[in-house]
Amino acid sequence: MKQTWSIVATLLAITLATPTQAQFAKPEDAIKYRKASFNVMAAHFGRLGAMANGRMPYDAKTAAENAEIVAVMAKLPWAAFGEGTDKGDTRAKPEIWKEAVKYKDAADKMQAEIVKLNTAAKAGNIDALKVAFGPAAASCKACHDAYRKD
Ligand code: ASC
Repeated sequence: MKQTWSIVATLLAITLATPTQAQFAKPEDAIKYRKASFNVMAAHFGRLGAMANGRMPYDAKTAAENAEIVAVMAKLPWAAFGEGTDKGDTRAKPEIWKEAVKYKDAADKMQAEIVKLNTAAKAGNIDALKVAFGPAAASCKACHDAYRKD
């Protein structure tokens, strides 16, 4: 019994130590989750793009707030590409699972660009934002082109 409790305690400690490791009851929950995080990311990324491209007045505080949300969202979808989530209401291509290492590299690249974008947005000048926005958008597009159905 003592041993059982120590196993339970260990599992609990692992669970609590990995809050970003999303766990899903059903594959469709994971699909909904990753789509939701991409959608929220896109909404806030789009506002940064509008500022960087002059379609919306630049405001340093708004830019920093949007970039922070993008940076948090960018960490979330990846845990939701687990087993069984290749089928269903998703545009994810099978290559995501067939080329898992390449897909992870692309996801890591995007996150690295988003970290730079967040730093640039916090710098509080539009030129820094413009410099970081292009490569960040390109890293989004690279994945869409390779891994998302039209
Ligand atoms: C956006 C958005 C994306 C990226 C991508 C860049 O604003 O929603 O997914 O930029 O289109 O090419």
